[in-house]
Amino acid sequence: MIGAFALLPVFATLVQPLVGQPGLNQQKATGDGFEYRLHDTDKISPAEFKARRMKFRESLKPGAAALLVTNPLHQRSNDTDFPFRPNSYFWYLTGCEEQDSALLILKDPVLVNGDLTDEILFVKEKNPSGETWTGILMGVEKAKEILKVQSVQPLKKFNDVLSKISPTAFTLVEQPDGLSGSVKGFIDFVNTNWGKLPKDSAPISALNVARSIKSPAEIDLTWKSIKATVAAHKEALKSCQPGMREFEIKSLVEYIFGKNGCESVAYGSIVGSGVHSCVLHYVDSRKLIEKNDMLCMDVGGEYHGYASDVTRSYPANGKFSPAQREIYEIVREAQEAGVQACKPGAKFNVTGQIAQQVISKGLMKLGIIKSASETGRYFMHGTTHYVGLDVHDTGDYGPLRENQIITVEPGIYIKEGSPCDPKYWNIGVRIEDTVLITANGVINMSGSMLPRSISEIEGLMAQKGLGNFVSRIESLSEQKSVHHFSH
Ligand SMILES: [Mn+2]
Repeated sequence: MIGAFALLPVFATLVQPLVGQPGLNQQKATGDGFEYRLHDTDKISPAEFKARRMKFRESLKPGAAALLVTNPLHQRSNDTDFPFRPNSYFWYLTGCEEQDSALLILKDPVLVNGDLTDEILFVKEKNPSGETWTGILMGVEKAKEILKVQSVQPLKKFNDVLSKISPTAFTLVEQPDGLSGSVKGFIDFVNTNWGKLPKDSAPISALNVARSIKSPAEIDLTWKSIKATVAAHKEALKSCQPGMREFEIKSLVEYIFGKNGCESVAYGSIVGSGVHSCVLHYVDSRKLIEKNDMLCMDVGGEYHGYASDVTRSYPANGKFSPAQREIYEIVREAQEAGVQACKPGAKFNVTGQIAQQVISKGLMKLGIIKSASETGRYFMHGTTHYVGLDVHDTGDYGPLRENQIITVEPGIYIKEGSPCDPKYWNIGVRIEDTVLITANGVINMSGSMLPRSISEIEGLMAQKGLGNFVSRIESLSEQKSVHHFSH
């Protein structure tokens, strides 16, 4: 971070007139009423975070230490920043959602300010005048009360505390790029002081596996995320019609996420029409949706940190053309076969192998390919990843285990100019659900609520949705779309 606090005097001067309250920045912030408050009652409990830390500590070698840092704030432009989102490893062990924080976990307890402790959380101190601009902080006392980490210390004590510890080995869990501000200071300090110690990555591997096995509370939050995502998909299916822009569908979806309590999208929403249905991670969303377009919509909300990842593909005009239908049915069959193959003990890539077979056979039957070896031209991605605090969550990619949450997402993408009948060009179809591995098999979390069959999708699209009741401002409606591709 360039330093929100360093910039504050300038920022205050620049922004003050816009705020429209003369003298606001001259007011003395007393901190009265600036007590940190929780507004949600369904977050993971401090006891669960504590149990996670205890389990993580077991993976440390005798005398070892592990430092986990969260993300810094990333500058967007001038004095605006990207929305802050905690580092998932750090969040998983602390529940702490404040930037510039760090967690030190020790195998063996040490004395800190007279208290014996094996876990120390470093957080920002209360600073009412700063908080007036950037939000109310927990501060040391409240952080201890809310998060129940044994020892909570102010950031400024970091070097002091760490100077007194001499671990035998060292694990650093950090965000790989873009480090700045306090977080960079922490890492520089430990690299300078502990850099010659043996580095141990085994605790990170253990943490990766732990994160992949979801607790009941984590499954609960994932259900909330999925319900919001399913609601968004349904609203988009009902609202979509030719003449809209991709961004209308995208913003509608993101509104429904927020309406249902999601703090964020779990990843950049993908709403690709026509040629863009064949772009796997399409994000521009400016194109006009045209009547013969296929849409591939891969969107998921994030609720209290937990992602969902769901894709539906549908015709812009609400009725599948024969060619769209042919491609869709192959993907549909591949996806359902993949979901059914999920159970504890199955290979991680079982869904991929099955999808590959179904799609090869289907494309050959339509004459789009001549041999299975050509399948990769139209189906070029994996079908499964873990889902959790990250949409592509951590895990060991070993056999599937009970309480893992994964996706099943085969697809077929036929770009314009492909060596096949042009009636298939610009058809991109992906069907993706987020599923839970259970003791006996699988629960298709999103698929249990969001239709996949052609008749059900056409049925939903025949209805009106929220997006049909909010009109765009005139000037925008008149914009002409640039037709890069037509047929
Ligand atoms: Mn996915």
